[in-house]
Amino acid sequence: MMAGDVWGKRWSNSTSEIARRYMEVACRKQSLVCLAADRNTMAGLFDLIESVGPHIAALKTHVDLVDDWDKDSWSKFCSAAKDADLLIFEDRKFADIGKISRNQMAGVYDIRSWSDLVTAHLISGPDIVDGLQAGWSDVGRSGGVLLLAQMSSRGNLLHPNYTDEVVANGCNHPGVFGFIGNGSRPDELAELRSKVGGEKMIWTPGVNLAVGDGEMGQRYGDSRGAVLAGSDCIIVGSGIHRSDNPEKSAKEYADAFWNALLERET
Ligand code: S5P
Repeated sequence: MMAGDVWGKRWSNSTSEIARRYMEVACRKQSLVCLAADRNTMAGLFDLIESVGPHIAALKTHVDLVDDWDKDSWSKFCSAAKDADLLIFEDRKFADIGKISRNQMAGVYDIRSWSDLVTAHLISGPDIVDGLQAGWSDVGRSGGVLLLAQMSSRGNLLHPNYTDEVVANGCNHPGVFGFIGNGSRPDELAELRSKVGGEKMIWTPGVNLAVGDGEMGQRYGDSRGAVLAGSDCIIVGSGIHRSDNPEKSAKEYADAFWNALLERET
């Protein structure tokens, strides 16, 4: 299936090389699933990628929650992700001023050297995006920033006016790949999509085939609803990595979202 046929406007309006890469991977895998690989051992992470790799399009990491992290194992893990045709997305939620964010792309974890995407809050102002882009440039790489426009957790402080400012800023910045929206509330998501327009990506956590409340204030909504409301990628964590059969679950999520995308007027 050709990416242009499936993605419609999102494909034809996109000027981002990395967004096009994602749309192509999603077509090859017939999957809009980004796995939130929130396991805290390297062995657990390797198992996960081996069993679910074929059914997911991107891999979201929290590099700083792994108990036995070391540079060498991590680099093998990233190679395994690349072999599995996955974009690597470090969900670092950067929030500092531009120059510090640039330096935080280096350090022990050296996120700039292996991530294709990172998340950031725009609370400190738009220079954070330039800082993160400078981080990738420092090692001759490029990547995309996903700005948090909404969150899935209850009581979060990303109120509608804040969301609007994030969108207005981010839509005009070529370094911004897209936005994180709240997958648990399709009506809020549809509104976000109308503000974002047809070009930038919206990726959404807070989706689980079992809808309802998750742990510690996480909220879950229905997957088909999120894709029809304009989400381009569904971030699923525990629905897959805590399942008794992660491979089977990943395939179920992949099929559900893919069919919803084919149904969507893009
Ligand atoms: O608003 C948000 C933004 C993010 S990136 N809410 C979230 O839950 N996330 C991330 O998505 C969170 O850090 C976690 O890695 C994942 C959701 O995991 P799940 O187990 O609840 O599916």
